Amino acid sequence: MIYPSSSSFFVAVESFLAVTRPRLIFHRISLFAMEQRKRTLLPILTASLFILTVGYLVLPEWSDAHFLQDGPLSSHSASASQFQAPTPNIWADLNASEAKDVYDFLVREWADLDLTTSPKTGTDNYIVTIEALQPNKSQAVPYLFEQESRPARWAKVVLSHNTHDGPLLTYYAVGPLPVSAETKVELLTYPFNSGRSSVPNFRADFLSSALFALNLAENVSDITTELLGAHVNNKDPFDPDALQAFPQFTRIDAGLTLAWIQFFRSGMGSAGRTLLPQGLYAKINASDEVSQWTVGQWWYNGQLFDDVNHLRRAMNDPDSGFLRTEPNTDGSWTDTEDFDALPDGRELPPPVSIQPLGPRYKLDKAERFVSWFGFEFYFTSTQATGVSLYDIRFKGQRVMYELSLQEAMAHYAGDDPMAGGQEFLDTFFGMGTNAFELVPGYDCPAYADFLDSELHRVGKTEKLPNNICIFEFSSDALLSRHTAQYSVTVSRNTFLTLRFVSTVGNYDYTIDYTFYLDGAIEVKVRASGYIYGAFYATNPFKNEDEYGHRVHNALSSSLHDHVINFKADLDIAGTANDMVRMAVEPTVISYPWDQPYIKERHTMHLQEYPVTRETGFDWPWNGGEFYLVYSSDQKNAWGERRGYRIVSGTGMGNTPHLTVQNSTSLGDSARWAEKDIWVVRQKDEEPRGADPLNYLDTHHPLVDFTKVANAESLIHGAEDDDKNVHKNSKDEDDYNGDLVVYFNVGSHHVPHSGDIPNTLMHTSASSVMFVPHNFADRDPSRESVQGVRLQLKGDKSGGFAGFPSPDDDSNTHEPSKSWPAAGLEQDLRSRERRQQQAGESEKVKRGSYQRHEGANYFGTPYKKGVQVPLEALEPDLESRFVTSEVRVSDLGLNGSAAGVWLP
Ligand SMILES: *[C@@H]1O[C@H](CO)[C@@H](O)[C@H](O)[C@H]1NC(C)=O
Ligand SMILES: *[C@@H]1O[C@H](CO)[C@@H](O)[C@H](O)[C@H]1NC(C)=O
Ligand SMILES: *[C@@H]1O[C@H](CO)[C@@H](O)[C@H](O)[C@H]1NC(C)=O
Ligand SMILES: *[C@@H]1O[C@H](CO)[C@@H](O)[C@H](O)[C@H]1NC(C)=O
Ligand SMILES: *[C@@H]1O[C@H](CO)[C@@H](O)[C@H](O)[C@H]1NC(C)=O
Ligand SMILES: *[C@@H]1O[C@H](CO)[C@@H](O)[C@H](O)[C@H]1NC(C)=O
Ligand SMILES: [Cu+2]
Repeated sequence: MIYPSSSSFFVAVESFLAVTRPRLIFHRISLFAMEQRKRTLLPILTASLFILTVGYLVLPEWSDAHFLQDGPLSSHSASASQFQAPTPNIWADLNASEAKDVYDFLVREWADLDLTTSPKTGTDNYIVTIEALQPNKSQAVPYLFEQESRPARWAKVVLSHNTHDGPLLTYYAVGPLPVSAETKVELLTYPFNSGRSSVPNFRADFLSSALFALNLAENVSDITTELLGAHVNNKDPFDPDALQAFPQFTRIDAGLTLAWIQFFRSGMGSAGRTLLPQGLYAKINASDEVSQWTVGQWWYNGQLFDDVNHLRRAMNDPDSGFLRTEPNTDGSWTDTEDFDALPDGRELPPPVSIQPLGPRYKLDKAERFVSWFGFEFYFTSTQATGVSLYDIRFKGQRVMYELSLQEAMAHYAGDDPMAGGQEFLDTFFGMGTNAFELVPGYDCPAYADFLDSELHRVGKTEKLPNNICIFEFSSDALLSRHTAQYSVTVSRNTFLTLRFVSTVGNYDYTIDYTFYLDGAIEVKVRASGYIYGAFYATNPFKNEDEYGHRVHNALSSSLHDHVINFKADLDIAGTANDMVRMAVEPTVISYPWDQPYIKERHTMHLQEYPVTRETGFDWPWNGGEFYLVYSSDQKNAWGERRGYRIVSGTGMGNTPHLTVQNSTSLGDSARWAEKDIWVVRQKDEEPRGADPLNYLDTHHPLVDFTKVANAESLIHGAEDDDKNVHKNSKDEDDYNGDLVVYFNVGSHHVPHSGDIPNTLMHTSASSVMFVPHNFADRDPSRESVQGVRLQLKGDKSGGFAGFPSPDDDSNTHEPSKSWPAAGLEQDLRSRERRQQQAGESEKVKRGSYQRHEGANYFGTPYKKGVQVPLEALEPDLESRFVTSEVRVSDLGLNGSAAGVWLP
């Protein structure tokens, strides 16, 4: 029971060994299980109580420790819970009462529109969404850094408006808020480079179109029964044996919209409907309102029929040469779990991570502000894009103004009418709208902090509970280590992650923003869930494996690209930045010191290429270039420009762009997908590289990325006469050097048998990292990292210059030279506050550390054993998971940007 004071191990380790250990240990650990789960196994409880009492006696400091208290494990210490953001979160979404005020205001303003809160047809007028309209950077930056007044709060509203041209979705801005006599509503125009604020909502009547598909399917029940062994059931939408039918649209131009309706088995058991395409397709002329739709050709097993009668005739004519193929039926193969298998070891739970002493970050839950070892940032979330980060600083220095998801595309290919034209732009379905409750202990560690989001739609507010988590995590691998003759030193790699998961129909995207102690920032996306498979046809016209692999009797995987776009508004030590490509190049050089024996040396060197125009580029071959964003005016102590490197990060190392060139179905709606990374000017009128409504009118998108990245000059200020760059008159403007980078993560997904039943996140992952490059004078993680230096003996090789020698009687060591350089103090909001909070006592403690032989800890190690409640190992999900029904989008359009019909 008595742990050596230098020990840093926990009983967590024991817990998964418990089954094989003596009963006593098991009881001690499971006491909390008894309490938490209110079980009444009295004899065990009695034994446990005895042990616990002993535990209290032996470990007195722990009796009031965090872990032994009631309440959420992640609760902060008293001082941390009073932690306050330095300023209000100016990017925060509207709260329910603000949204209600905006709604009531609009109902008055738009009295003539007869707005309804329960739309039931595509022709009803209603307010689809109300959210915060993010302030312009040109107003936010003076507020944050120059004590200017707070930017006015505005709302962004989408109105579903039935006009004489049919239903439109239109953006409006409402402000300033709170609603007052000055508040006005105006068309929101500036973010859209199309010159429009609205798109025709040709999918407004989604219930009618779903009914049309069902009706069509019912009309061919004879065909589906014969070919597929099933038919639709109009009476019972939950009939597990029935077929379902969904349309997929291609808008050719304003006058022509085509759809293919495909049949699916319901996948009622597993929800794996996208593994159950049925290979029967009908073409619809969906140009007009649903009542005018007409059915055209049919496609089955590589055979095209002019209409349903031709199909029927061919099926019934033994001489027609009609080719049948095996149907794709559901079964246990679509189940995601095997509850019965018990290979050796499965009877034990795996190791888990615990955080017995509470978090080391500070979180202002109300303002959504986080501070962690010098990193500080605000976050917010939107219905389209989920969580975004703002005003990211590291040790008081500005790094990014904004880091945010822009769009998540999946673009398919295939030789059937569904896979052949299929693409999804998932902000249309809502990466935030579909960010559902996370599973504590699984999606995020049990000790994570969980935050909620709210959706304001159709005059109501809906809560998405616990759908954002934040936590620290220690990697299995160190941040640094070194073994010397007389010392071994190891530093833990502990990082901070902000995570959410969007489940958009069949796929689940886990999206992480991760911060490292050295100042690195990572954006990582992992995908799981069900692939959108293609029907496996067997006919002589088929090209085997051209678009994927056979993964079940009648299922083919379907080749697709995931391209997920983020915006990083970098402000490296301020807004004036320059981007360069620093190439590592082979070269042949003659050195005087080589002469006369080696005339020329074959070697390599660095060559810098300034990026002087807005452009897109791909990750370099062989990783042979460093993409660097430098401060235009700030240098570190060594005279080097302070910078960050943008690099394809961890995961599969596969940060793709779209393979398809000039995609037929995408039109101009997602040109950002065509290169790995883009650099453009920051502009208030270009807040986003995409818009969720782009999906409705892909050939005439509201935001066309080619107009964002349109080769404008990036030359500014002092750089004008530098580097042989010639200015032309077009460039002679007042551009201040503020850069925005757009970058993509994702994968070229060629699903194989291992994607059945679900795609696996350990490999279906990619990331982009922003890594300090001469940003500081040396590695900043040294002052925050936790680890140990084992001083073996002596102070010769492996001695330590950072400590005074043992005979130095001053007994304090020089505090490390303060960084960043003097003169930037006004920017040091974190450091100032940290010093205030640390107070004098900590300074004294820190300064008086004496080197000794043996284990010298830096940062605080664990000093006592801990009692681990079961809640820390296996959260009681039956009480903690609060959602009772998840509103998954399930391939339908209700709840997407096309509209939501509330009862
Ligand atoms: C909502 O926001 C307004 C404006 O910031 C504030 O006055 C109000 O107290 C907030 N309401 C709640 C319930 O937080
Ligand atoms: C289904 O059949 C009915 C009756 O023949 C017809 O009126 C209707 O238009 C058909 N619907 C579709 C979608 O084919
Ligand atoms: C599609 O239907 C519309 C009427 O809804 C019609 O005007 C148009 O000609 C049709 N187009 C085709 C290609 O069938
Ligand atoms: C795509 O469009 C661009 C611009 O119109 C053109 O230069 C390029 O050749 C096109 N690529 C293909 C494969 O059509
Ligand atoms: C934000 O910037 C845009 C583009 O310059 C401008 O049209 C708009 O009025 C600004 N918004 C506010 C609230 O000032
Ligand atoms: C649309 O979805 C909402 C939940 O978001 C649900 O309450 C409503 O009943 C659905 N409407 C239809 C017509 O299915
Ligand atoms: Cu995929």
